[in-house]
Order: sequence, then structure tokens, then C-alpha cells
Amino acid sequence: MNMITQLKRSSSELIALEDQHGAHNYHPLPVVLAKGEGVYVWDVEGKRYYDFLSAYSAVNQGHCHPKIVDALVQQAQTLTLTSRAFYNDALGEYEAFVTQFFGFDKVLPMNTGAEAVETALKLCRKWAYEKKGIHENEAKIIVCDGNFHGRTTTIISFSNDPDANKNFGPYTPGFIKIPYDDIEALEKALQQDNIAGFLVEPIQGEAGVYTPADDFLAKARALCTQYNALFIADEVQTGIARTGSLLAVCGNCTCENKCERQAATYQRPDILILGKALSGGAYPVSAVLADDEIMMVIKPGQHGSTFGGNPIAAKVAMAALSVIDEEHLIQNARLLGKLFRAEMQKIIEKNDLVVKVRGKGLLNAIIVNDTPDSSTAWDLCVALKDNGLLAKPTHGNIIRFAPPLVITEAQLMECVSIIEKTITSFKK
Ligand code: IF1
Repeated sequence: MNMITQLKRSSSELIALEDQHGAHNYHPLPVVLAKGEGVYVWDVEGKRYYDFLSAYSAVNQGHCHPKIVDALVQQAQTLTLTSRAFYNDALGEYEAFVTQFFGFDKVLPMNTGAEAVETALKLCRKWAYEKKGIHENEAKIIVCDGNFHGRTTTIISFSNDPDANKNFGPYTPGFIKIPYDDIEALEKALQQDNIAGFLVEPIQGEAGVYTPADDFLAKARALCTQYNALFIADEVQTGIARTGSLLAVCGNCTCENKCERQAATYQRPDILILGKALSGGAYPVSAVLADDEIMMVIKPGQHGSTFGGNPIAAKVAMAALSVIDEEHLIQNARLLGKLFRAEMQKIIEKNDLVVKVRGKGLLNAIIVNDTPDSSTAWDLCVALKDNGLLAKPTHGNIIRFAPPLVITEAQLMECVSIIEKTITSFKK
């Protein structure tokens, strides 16, 4: 073992190592985590915290879920990677499982969320040329202001966040931006020539947990059908039970009646994009699901990746999805999300530091009563950390609260009291 791994270093020493040897592409909260279990994480010094970020909704099933870790370890000791040059004995089983779980004909397995978004964009364009008859290189995809779909050059080409795209040009063409949650603007854009699809987050996470009007997704789905454009749902952050339904596009269905994704409230996308909690945070796993009429436009050799569909990812994803059902995480997220927002509202009524709470299921955010360029939200997160709860601001004055969906009511109420104590005693 070399010197780097030999010593047990303190948090500050480990932060210094990252500062000296790592790219400065993040500004983490000053806490160094060493262990995770369920809703808890521990820092290097052994202090325990509630995790209210869940690795941006990748750890919906809780840190180091035993069933998921076991699937990872078992497969890692058997066969880790074959590439797709050959078949393996895990992928077909996973493909059958995940397509049945979400109700689509086919899945294209990838690794990161951004890769899955890129895959969906390529699929949409190819469908437009080969099925809709749009002239090659003329396809346009509608996206929303305030979007976050990943950090590849094409994806940041249609971001309007300067932090995401400044000085990364030249940008990929072929995208039309409309305001989020604006049905009139969507219809106007759909009436343009060469429209291939509409890519949307059912709730805009990074933008600050913006939940659209109740009928936005239903109207968007209907308009895409009417104008023969693909409705592409990016559920990387909102999917896998996070919002109190299996998918945010399920609307108010909670899978209790096993709708098999046929509920009236379900706005079935033409292309579904999944990531993050598809693996419960144990391994990079993402996926694009669609029916044959769309998915079969991609032929052998036209798309893929080295790790896409690897045996570990297949086993881990099946375990991660099974946990969602076995532990009723959809219903728990629905129930405790309502409780959390009600408790936050009580705090808002007693304190002028926080002005609003919004969200769905256990994807929520509070709006801090200060300007986006103030450090108040950050300082509040540092104070929350000192009181044993980890959260991080999204843009400026918005703090996202997204605990693992395995949280119990008692744990949630303890977190509410930590948040209340921190807000009440906070001095700007
Ligand atoms: C970072 C944000 C969240 C996503 C949606 C695709 C992706 C993401 C809706 C890409 C990824 C992550 C990226 C991570 C922080 C986090 C994030 F703050 F960046 F915007 F969650 F809101 N679609 N979101 O939210 O998936 O390639 O990362 O696997 O880049 O700092 P990925």
C-alpha cells in the first residue's frame, strides 16, 4: 500500500489532497464522508448525518442497501464485463425484467444519465429521418428553459445556464428552447417544420424543484401525439419512486392498484430516460426505453458503449428495482413527502428566513428569503451540517431536500426538528 492509502487522514487533510490533486469542478460542502447506511452517512471523524441529498436522488433505496450490495458483490466475483461483442447471461434477464417493470418493448442499456439523454436524442433524430420523413440533418428537438439533462457538449448546447455552457462552444445545433410549463409555447414550437421531439424533465430538479401545472404533462403528451413528435421524459432524477409515483409522468398513481402503467393519469412517454436510482447508487446504470417502432431504428453497430449492459449493472439494477416494490418506497415517498411539506409550511409561517416549500413526493425544496447571489442558502446548509443534516443549495437561494425514500416517519420528524432548530437559530 502506498503512502496515500496507508495513513488514516483527517477531513481537512483529505480536503487538502483533493484541492491539490483534483480538478476544481465542484465546490463541496466542507464534510468528508466515509460510510453510508440507509438514511445515514458518517464523516471521517465518525460524526453521523442524515443525508438529505441522496446523491441527487441516486440513493433512493438508502446507502449500501444490503440486497443491492449483495447483487453487486456476487456478480463482481463472477463476471464483471464482457463488452457487447459477446452475449452474457445477465443482460437478457435484465432486459426482460426492466421492460416489463416499466411497460415498454425494448431497453437500450447505458451507464450515466447524460449518456442515456444523448442516446434518446440520437434515437429521436434517427426516428425523425427514417420514420417521420424529416430531411436528414434538419431535425429539431424542443427543450425547456432551465433544463438540466447532463454535461456533454450537445446537452450543454441547449442549456441556458452560463455555468454549464460558457466557453464550451461551438454548440450543437438543432434545439428549440421554450419556457418551462408553457403549453402555448410548446404548441407554437410543435407547429414549426422538422420537429422530431420534446425533451422534458417532469419536474425541473436542478432549476430548483419546479413542479409544473397539474395538467402540463398531460397536455404536452397530447400535443406531441397530435403533431407526431416524440414525447421524451427525462426521469433520471424524478424517476424510480422519488416523486411518490414510479415515474413522475405517472401523475397521481401510486402503483397500489398495479395499473401496469395504464392508469389514466399516466402520461406514457415515447422515450423514457432513467439513471441514478436505477442502481440505488451502487453502480453507474442508465437506460433508455421505447417501443419497437422507435427503438428498432438503431441497427447493429450504430450505437453503444463499452460498459453499457454489463453483467454487474444488470444484476444491480434488478435488485435496485425490486427493492422499490418490496419496501413500498413509492407509497412511503408519497406519504412522507406530504408530511414534510406540511411541516415545512409550519416553519415558514413562523420564520421569515424561508418563504416557500415546493415539490412532489420526497423531492422538495425550500426558497430562502434572500437574493440568489447571497450566501444565505449556503450558510444555512453549513449550519444544517453542524446540526447533523446534509443538504446543498441548487441555484442560489434554493435548498433541495431529498432524503433516501427508506426514511421512516420518526426519522423524518427528527430531520424536521433539525431544520426548524437551524432556521430558528440562524443569524444572517
Ligand atoms: C452534476 C445537477 C441534479 C439530471 C437529469 C440527466 C442527468 C442529471 C434530470 C445526467 C444529473 C446530477 C449531475 C450532477 C449533479 C446532479 C444534478 F445538479 F447537476 F443538476 F441532480 F440536479 N438528467 N444530475 O438531474 O446524469 O450524467 O450525471 O448521471 O453534474 O453535478 P449523469
